[in-house]
Amino acid sequence: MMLPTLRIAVVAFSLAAASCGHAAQPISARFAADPSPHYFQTGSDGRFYVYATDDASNSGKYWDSTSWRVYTSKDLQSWSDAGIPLSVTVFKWARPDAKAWAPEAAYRNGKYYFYAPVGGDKIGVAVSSRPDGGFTDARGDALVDKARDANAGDEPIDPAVFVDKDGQAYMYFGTRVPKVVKLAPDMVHLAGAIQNVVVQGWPESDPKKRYGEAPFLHEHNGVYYFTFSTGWPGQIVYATGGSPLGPFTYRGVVIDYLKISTNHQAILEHDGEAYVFYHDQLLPGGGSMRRSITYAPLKYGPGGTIGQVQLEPAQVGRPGQ
Ligand code: FUB
Repeated sequence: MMLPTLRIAVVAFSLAAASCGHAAQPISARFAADPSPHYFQTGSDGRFYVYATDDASNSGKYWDSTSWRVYTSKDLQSWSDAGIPLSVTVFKWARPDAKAWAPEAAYRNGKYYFYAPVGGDKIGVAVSSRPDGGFTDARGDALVDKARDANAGDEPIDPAVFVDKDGQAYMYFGTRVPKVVKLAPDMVHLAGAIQNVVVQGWPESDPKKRYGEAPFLHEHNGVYYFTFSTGWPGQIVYATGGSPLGPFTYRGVVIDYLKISTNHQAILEHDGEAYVFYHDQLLPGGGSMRRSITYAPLKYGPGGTIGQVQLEPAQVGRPGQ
């Protein structure tokens, strides 16, 4: 059920200022994390949607919330809390207390799809005719199930969906070993085997740098960019390749270590501008379990490089912190 919409006045901040290292502003006064940003057009109404893990309803000791949250904006500056788009209880096969982690959404076939990591070992998929709620279980069982599916990995979480120009959809997910699987045209079935994503060319100067979590794939000027977090704590780094299936070659850092245990990004391109959404401890009382979502402009450089986001000095953490 949708909660009443709460309109939150958020301090507007200039994207140019954000890129120069000025204070990042949270999109909501409510704790939220793991942003999945989208721009959806419903009839004549186009707006941004950010689907999120709800850190405001967890115990404060672990990420044990059981519902997700969605925020909307017309202009990326003034945001509304549109409430709960989905709870784990919608999935009858899930324990009602199963934790609801980093979500993903997609639009296709005139419907909205919600990819929902449930309990750390399964990914469910729900469908709705609108983007802000009304989601129902699209299958009656999990889309990915660690106990059922070969090569699902130790922790099938953090789904991210990419639809290529030829219409083929891919879902990335996983902790410690990144996974990719093709989705069927109906978006609610797997089409083929789950494969490991290969990232090569890691910097020898930093042997500890490896894939951790938060896989994300986007395409820009014909280059496929695979971004992810290197761990706990982690940097957001990027690797590039010539196909959504990889292999990808390590290129550099997008977001440095934060002072919280997780780093989780997603990239949105709209009207010729690119943005990277991430979470940090930006609100009073914030921390590793009480995160908040913000974003910064994403700038491309020569040769398809991505410029590193200039964080406020107070945001920057250290490896192993
Ligand atoms: O929010 C719970 C977990 O924290 C997510 O699944 C990870 O990506 C990390 O951000």
